[in-house]
Amino acid sequence: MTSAQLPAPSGSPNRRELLATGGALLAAASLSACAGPAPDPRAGTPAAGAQPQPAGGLPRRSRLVASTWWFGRAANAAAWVRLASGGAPLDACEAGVRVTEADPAITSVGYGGLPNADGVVELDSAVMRGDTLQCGAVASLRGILHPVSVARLVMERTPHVLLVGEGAAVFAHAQGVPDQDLLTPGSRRAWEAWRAGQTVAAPEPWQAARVAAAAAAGQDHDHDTIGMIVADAGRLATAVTTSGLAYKLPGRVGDSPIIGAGSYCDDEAGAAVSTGVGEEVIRVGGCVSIVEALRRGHSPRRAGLAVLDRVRRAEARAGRSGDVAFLVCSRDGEVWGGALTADFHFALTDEDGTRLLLGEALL
Ligand code: SD4
Repeated sequence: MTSAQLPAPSGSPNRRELLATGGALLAAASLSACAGPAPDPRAGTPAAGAQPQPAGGLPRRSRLVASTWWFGRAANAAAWVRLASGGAPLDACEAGVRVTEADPAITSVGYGGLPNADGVVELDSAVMRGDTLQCGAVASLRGILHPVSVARLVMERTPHVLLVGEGAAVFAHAQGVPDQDLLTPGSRRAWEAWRAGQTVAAPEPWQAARVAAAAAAGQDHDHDTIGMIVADAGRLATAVTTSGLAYKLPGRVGDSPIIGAGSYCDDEAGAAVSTGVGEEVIRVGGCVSIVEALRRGHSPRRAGLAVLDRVRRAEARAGRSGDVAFLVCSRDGEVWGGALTADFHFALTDEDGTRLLLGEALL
């Protein structure tokens, strides 16, 4: 996933040039992959060993937890425990993504998330219940460890859906949520390097290989949202939480807290969550478009690929590029994940355990 489409610091290449070059290099990489086995881009990363989804689709499950990226495994485990102890789907979602929010090694969510251009971490999050369509969200929230829980408080304790910035922080404090510094030594170093004109820097040692590969492709290192879907006997819930695009303009809001863009959930149809360049997801009304296609009877795969194709065509019309991925679940528990490029993976947990699966690429 690419980073914020911002003016690069002086002396650095222009973002559009970087993204355009990246697109060309990615296309070349996928062509060369046809000529022989390509090295696994995930080798040496926490996503190593991710398995392809079966071509025939994943079997339906009555109870499942699905979430984006390799860090979804730990989140799913916490969600599963909550579900198994009688929690509702939204309880499980919240418990799950709080694990990711609290992990300082994950540089795209919560504590340790890469900051905005001013060096301040600003968090976006949303939750939604599929039974009542109740939903809540926060955007540009500063100094709060668990934005997902504040999003839930917005849903449960206000007549509103979305609180932003200072107002969201005041609301959180009024609910007894404490302040916390969200910068880690690693994320501060990465921001300082970016500000000094080095557009790529690995906040954690294990990210070095990915950072180098992304730099070679003309992109910033990956930067990813956790989006989770929980299904239990026909009841659905979603949660998404992210620090958004790295080094974004202060106040920039991505797709994650926009209900219908970064997530959507309806027990009568299904659920979808997204990760990637939020501006592209917002433009096509990503997740609600997918769920409406599910409502019309389309499979998760067909619904997801159709919206990915819409993103790709919209980008082509405007000469943009930027990766987008969706994780989709039908109301009867069929899961599919896919992205514009070949790097997306997701964690799926059911009574047989947790697997990390590769998303289908719309190449
Ligand atoms: C955003 N969709 O803020 C999020 C960030 C992300 O991979 O998922 N990046 O636009």
